[in-house]
Amino acid sequence: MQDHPITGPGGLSYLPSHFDRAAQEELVETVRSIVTDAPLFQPAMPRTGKPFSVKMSNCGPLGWVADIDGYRYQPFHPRTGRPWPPMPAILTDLWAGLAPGVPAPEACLVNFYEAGARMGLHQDSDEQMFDAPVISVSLGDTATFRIGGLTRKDPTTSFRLQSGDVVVLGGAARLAFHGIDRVLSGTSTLLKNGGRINLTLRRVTAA
Ligand code: MD3
Ligand code: FE
Repeated sequence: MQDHPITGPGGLSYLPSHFDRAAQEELVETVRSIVTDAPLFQPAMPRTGKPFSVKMSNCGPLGWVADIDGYRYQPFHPRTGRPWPPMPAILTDLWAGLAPGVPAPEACLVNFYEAGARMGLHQDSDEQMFDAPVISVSLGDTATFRIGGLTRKDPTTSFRLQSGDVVVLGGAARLAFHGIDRVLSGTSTLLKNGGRINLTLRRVTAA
């Protein structure tokens, strides 16, 4: 565990405390309105149907879903059948500031971690376009994040993601294996009932 990501694949940019407390509160309100329209759902592993410990929703024209049939992006909520709510300006502004000139994000995945939830080591490869970065925003309790290389066997580096932190995953880091080992309960007062929210902004299709 180290304070700052020194090693790891090129193209990772870590922006600690990018959002101040007031902006974090605004983001939480935004997430509340998203999940009021598009309720959190419980994704499941393809083939086995084993449920994820993380609950999810999305905003933007496309949303990432996982169920017994596979992983995919689709324009509607898997339970309500409604389109995902629009991407709020605070997130499209973040993208425009950190990824200038890159086509607009199409999907914002909302991951909600209750105490004990985790996300195993994986690659994000369901997009059709890997030249755009992924931008991640952390809210609420601190998480232990792990990132490795382009194969599952490569050595990994761990660091903590705190509320307000932003990570930009571009270049070689875009296809690096990564995951969330644990969420440290009681480390933030942002969410009244604790837990962690992660927002990931992605371009899915070629422009
Ligand atoms: C490194 N989310 O949704 S965010 C995911 O905290 C995901 O919920 C984690 O991994 C979370 O797919 C990690 C940081 C992150 C996001 C995307 C990446 C790191 C990444 C894509 C490529 C490499
Ligand atoms: Fe991921």
